This record gives sequence, structure tokens and C-alpha cells, in this order.
Amino acid sequence: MTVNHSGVIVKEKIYGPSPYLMNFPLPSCSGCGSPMACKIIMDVLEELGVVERAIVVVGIGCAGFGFFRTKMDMTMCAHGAAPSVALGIKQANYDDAIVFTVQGDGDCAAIGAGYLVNSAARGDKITVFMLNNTNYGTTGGQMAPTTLIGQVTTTTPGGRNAIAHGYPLHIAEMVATIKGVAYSARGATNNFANYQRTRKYVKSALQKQIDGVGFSFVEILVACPVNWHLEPIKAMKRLEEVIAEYPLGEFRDLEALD
Ligand SMILES: Cc1ncc(C[n+]2csc(CCOP(=O)(O)OP(=O)(O)O)c2C)c(N)n1
Ligand code: SF4
Repeated sequence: MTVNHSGVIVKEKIYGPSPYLMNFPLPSCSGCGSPMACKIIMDVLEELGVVERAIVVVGIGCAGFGFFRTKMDMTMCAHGAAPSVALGIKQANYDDAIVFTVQGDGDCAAIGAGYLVNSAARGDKITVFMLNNTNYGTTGGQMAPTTLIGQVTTTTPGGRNAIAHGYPLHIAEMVATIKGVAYSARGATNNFANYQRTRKYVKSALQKQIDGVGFSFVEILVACPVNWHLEPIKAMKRLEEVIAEYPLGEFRDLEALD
């Protein structure tokens, strides 16, 4: 509390709803991790003071639902094409806009893999956030490239089998090998420590774009209780298994491209 110039005690806001959030319910299921990841991204944009020049490109799926109630410029685009649409917006805005995508793992790592890899190779000065819930959430829980070995999905009712269905794809590590990439990391939302760590990764990725270094990427592991057939708390716990396959950390962090 502080006293203003008229001697009146005023309360300082130390926590509360963001002025950039509209108050209406999200379409996400209870316990869905995707809005948590969106909240991290929004908080970091506010902290960096760039919300008003930020433009989000959401892919097709549940991943971007958290942005439906933000007061910022947003577009949705064809499944997988978000990095290319983001690049077009970035170029049209002469680098002034902070442009980022929010995509599911199916959108980004399956149908959108070509867009992702070539955007990274060009060193597009955009940021891609891939929310990995190890399945195609929106369409009822089919296998994605990121599905764990043994995981039951609607298209792998006996569990994913490496011989029949291939191995899980480690996107953050793969992106980190591409020369146009300034930053690549993987975070998670399963506990407070990892939430804060992810926040740091999101901030570093957006800072690379602000500094004009190159392409930046953060994979965020999130829960999908409905398609995992788990209650929300158990789904959060299951993220530990997902982390065992997909270790958290920074895989590339450059001040300038080679
Ligand atoms: C070209 C095309 N193919 C298929 C679909 C159907 N489709 C909509 S959402 C989706 C899956 C999304 O899964 P993911 O990207 O993992 O995101 P999540 O919903 O899990 O966040 C699919 C296959 C579509 N909309 N467009
Ligand atoms: S289906 Fe899964 S990813 Fe989609 S809103 Fe529900 S819990 Fe979230």
C-alpha cells in the first residue's frame, strides 16, 4: 500500500487479471495444459512490453485456444502453414511486429514439418511455440509424431509400436541442428519450477526475435487429460513420463548466426 499526494492510502496491484485478457470462457477442456502455455507467452509479452506490437498466428487445433480471448492481433491459418503465414506478416510489417506461432505437435511436427524446417533454415525472424501433448487433441486423440512408445491412441489401440509406427520425433533437438536457428528449447507445465523455467525459455526466444538474431523455437509439454483418459491431476503427473522421453532444456542459444 502507498499514500498518494492527497494523503489517501491506495492499494498497488501486485497480482490480477491482465488488461489484455477478455473475460469469457475458453473452449478448452478442464485441466487442458494448452491455456497454461498461452498464459506463459502472454505474461512474457507483457513483461517485455511488446503486446501491442505482437501478432499471433495460431495453427488448427486446441493449442491456440488460449489466445481466443486476448486483446491482440491474431490470425488462424491452414493446418501446418503457420510459420509461412508468420513470415508474410513479419515482412509486411517491416520487422516492427513481434510475430509468433502457437501450434500443436500434430500441426507443427506432422503436416507442418516442411514449413517448420524451411522457416528454420531460412532463419526467419519469427518465433514458433509448439505445444506438445503427444497426440492430435482436437480430432479425438490420434497418434502424432510425438506419441510415446506404448501410448494408446485412437489410431494405436494396442499402443504405439516403433516397428509398425516409427519412433517419437524430438523436435526441439532437431530444430537446434538447423543453421538459421538462434534459439531452441523445451519446457513443461507440470509444476511451478518447470512453469517458471518455461517462462524463461519463452522470454529468451522472443528476445532473439526482438534482437533480430534468427528463428527461435520453444516446445512446451502440456497435458491433454481428455484424450489421455486421465483426471487433470493424474494427467499432470503423467507429464513426468513425457519428460522422460523429451528432456527439458535449451538446445541452441546463439548471440548471432554463424
Ligand atoms: C489439411 C487438414 N487436415 C486435417 C485437418 C483436421 N484437423 C484439425 S485439428 C487436427 C489435429 C490437431 O492436433 P495438434 O496439432 O496436435 O493440436 P492439438 O489439438 O492437440 O492442440 C486435425 C488433424 C484439418 N483441419 N486440415
Ligand atoms: S482435447 Fe486435449 S488438447 Fe484439446 S482442449 Fe481438450 S484437453 Fe486440451
